[in-house]
Amino acid sequence: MVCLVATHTLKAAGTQQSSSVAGQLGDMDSSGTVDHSDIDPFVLGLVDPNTYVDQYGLDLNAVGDMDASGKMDNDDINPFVGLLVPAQAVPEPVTLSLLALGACLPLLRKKRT
Ligand SMILES: [Ca+2]
Repeated sequence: MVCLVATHTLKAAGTQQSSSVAGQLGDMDSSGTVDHSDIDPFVLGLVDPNTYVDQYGLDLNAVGDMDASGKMDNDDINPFVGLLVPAQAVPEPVTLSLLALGACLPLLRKKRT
């Protein structure tokens, strides 16, 4: 099991103080859960980190660094998607190939008759 807990920093509006609170890695909107509502903030963090920090007040690298490289970047996309979509729900390439082959079988049978 992967540990999803990270520490991020929240800055109180109008103050110079900051405090660290426990947060969940991937919880980009700080809602307390990792779900599809975190997708837009994740994308915002990738394309416009300054605006993300302004809007959410979170340490982007602490909540978005999915591969623990030390910073949030494009390499964090796949781990983030993996967090949103359980591995059991994603068909493997072999499964997809079998499904595609199965879809073509009626066409092949039709040509033979
Ligand atoms: Ca969330």
